[in-house]
Amino acid sequence: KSDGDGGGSAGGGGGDAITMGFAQVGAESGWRTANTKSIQETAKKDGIDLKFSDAQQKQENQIKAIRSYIQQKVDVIAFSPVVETGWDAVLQEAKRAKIPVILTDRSVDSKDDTLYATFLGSDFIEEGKKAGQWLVDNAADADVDKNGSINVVELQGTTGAAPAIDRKEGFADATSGDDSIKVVASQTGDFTRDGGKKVMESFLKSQKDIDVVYAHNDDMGLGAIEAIEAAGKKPGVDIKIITVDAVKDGMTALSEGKINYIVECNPLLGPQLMDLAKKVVAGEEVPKRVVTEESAFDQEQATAVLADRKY
Ligand code: GZL
Ligand code: ZN
Repeated sequence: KSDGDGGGSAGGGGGDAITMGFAQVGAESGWRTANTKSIQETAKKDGIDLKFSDAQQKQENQIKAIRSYIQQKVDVIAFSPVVETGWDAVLQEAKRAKIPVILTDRSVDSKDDTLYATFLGSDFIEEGKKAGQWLVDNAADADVDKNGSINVVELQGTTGAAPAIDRKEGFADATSGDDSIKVVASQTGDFTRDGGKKVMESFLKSQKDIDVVYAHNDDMGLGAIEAIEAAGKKPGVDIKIITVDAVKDGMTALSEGKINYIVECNPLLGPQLMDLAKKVVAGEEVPKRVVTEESAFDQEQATAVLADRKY
């Protein structure tokens, strides 16, 4: 039925602000903190009414938050799926409620890609490949005890999370051509500093020859540094360390030579997310996949940029 005055703008345009429901993974790492800050600050700047929840890295909490956003009839839902699987039901509910969903940071394994409008985030396989390629290019240095084999221990991210699955795959792809490189142990540290420290302590006990640590994020790498120093070894010298993220604490350790290489994973997704949300709510076409720009740093490069890193 028409609203009688004949004027006014069609659909949800015009003055009223867009309401976004965001279901965040948790607060497990420096990366996550920077990601949350970027989302909250950009929403405020762009006049988007943001409802925000922290799931403490539990999928059921994220699903509950998404359901509450559907009840509240928000204009758009955005979230970073803590793991890849188990989202189809709640995404179907959002679709039935005609609320568009934007995936940010991590993705889902749903076969039906009509369940989300777009996925904005890094290419984690590419990140793993960059890490592996650095090791191949620096194999001579990385064979610390010069016995011809480069023994790698891997600190995996959260089990079942896209970045953990893909960073492992990318690293394996890039190093598969050099059979002196062997991953002798691999275990999840759940993307946390404490998790990385505990797993590294156990690796130092169970492995007699560790040349390299490949940690799926800086926080676990920083935990590994604590364990390596406690064992009386020099991180970055006696055991080489490669991590992913490039948050401030990681870049500081890299500039000090305690980490040898960091592959950047850009957390500042706020601006692109809010831009995509406005387009999606306005019914405009958006690309199904938006890949974030990011690079990688060795010690010299980290030292050069450390002062002006935003996070
Ligand atoms: C990657 C992101 C990962 C970071 C970790 O985009 O999902 O989760 O690499 C964070 O630091 O915990
Ligand atoms: Zn060795």
